[in-house]
Amino acid sequence: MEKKLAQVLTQFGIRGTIQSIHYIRTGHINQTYEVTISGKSYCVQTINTYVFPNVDQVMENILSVTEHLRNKLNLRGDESYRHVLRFHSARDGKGYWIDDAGKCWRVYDFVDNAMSYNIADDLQILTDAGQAFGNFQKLLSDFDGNRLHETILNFHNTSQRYANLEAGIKRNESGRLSNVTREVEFFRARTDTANYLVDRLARKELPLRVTHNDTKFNNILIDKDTKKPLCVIDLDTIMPGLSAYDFGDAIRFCANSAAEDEPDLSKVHFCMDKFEAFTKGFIGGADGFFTDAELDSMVWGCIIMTLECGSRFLLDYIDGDKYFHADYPEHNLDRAHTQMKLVEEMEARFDEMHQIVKKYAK
Ligand code: GN1
Ligand code: MG
Repeated sequence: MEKKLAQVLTQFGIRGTIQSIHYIRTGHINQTYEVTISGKSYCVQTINTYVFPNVDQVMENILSVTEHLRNKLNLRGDESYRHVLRFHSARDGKGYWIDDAGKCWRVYDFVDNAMSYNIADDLQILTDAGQAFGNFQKLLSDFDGNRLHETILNFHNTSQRYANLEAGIKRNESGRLSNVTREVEFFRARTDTANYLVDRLARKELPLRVTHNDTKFNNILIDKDTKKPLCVIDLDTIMPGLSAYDFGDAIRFCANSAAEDEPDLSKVHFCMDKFEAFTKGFIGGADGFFTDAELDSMVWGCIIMTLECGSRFLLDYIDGDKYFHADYPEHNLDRAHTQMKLVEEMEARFDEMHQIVKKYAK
């Protein structure tokens, strides 16, 4: 691997002696290595072209958004170093390089002395992370969404996700369908909920924003010493979207008492205290720019993003694990189960969740 990574770095004009290589295991889609070369660390990452067939468009989105963020931070006198990802160009000026085997690579500066969490236990860190994601939307509120490519069509179109699930059920490619009758029924019973945000968007009741669309807690880097958020990462899915997508996707991940793939469901709970901590930060970080209709849609976003993600895990199980990296045969099914459990618990606390959003919206 060392030889390969050195070859990739050379393509991005970075040479020297490799001192260390760490494989970063958090994402389900891309593979990431932290490589230290001649005293400086970089993230060297493959881009999964099955998931992102149009890499030019992905990189164009990322470069224009990071430039916008950097300018805004500089304008208000904040430093952008460690707060906005900095990507390197390959020799041909592109933001990626394709090797002989057809693998697509990119390189960006590693953010020093930072870490990310898969499970959030500290409520203050959750509030701070919420603030960082809310502020991310605010910083992008004057970015023209028409400049962005839709890198994955219908990414958070939950109605379309449901249609994909039905198509996968018909194909039953893995032959696993008979194992998941109860799960399929669970999702079908919630079809009206799945359509709710898509319908409101179609009726223009909710504004399109520039959203991150993958606001997992581990997509925020936190300073190891101060424990304060530094930088929002994983910018591949930045596209026009609803603010409730970012809020909901964050909540489905960070208000879980356990990991997204915890096989023991007795450990999986929706945590109201974590929900409240993140909500406080997110709404505060957006600093009054959400409309009343958006605020009203936030709790729907939580249930719908959890439902959607669960349906995608279930579909991938039925498809035979083509999309999400799976470490063992039931991995995607375990992931689907955690999302189902969270949906049920959120449904039971819907009104209470609404009250909490209202409290911080004042
Ligand atoms: C994928 O690769 P990662 O972990 O950042 C997925 C998200 C899902 C998430 C579930 C491009 O994100 O949409 O919510 O897994 N990203 C893509 O953990 O499909
Ligand atoms: Mg991602």
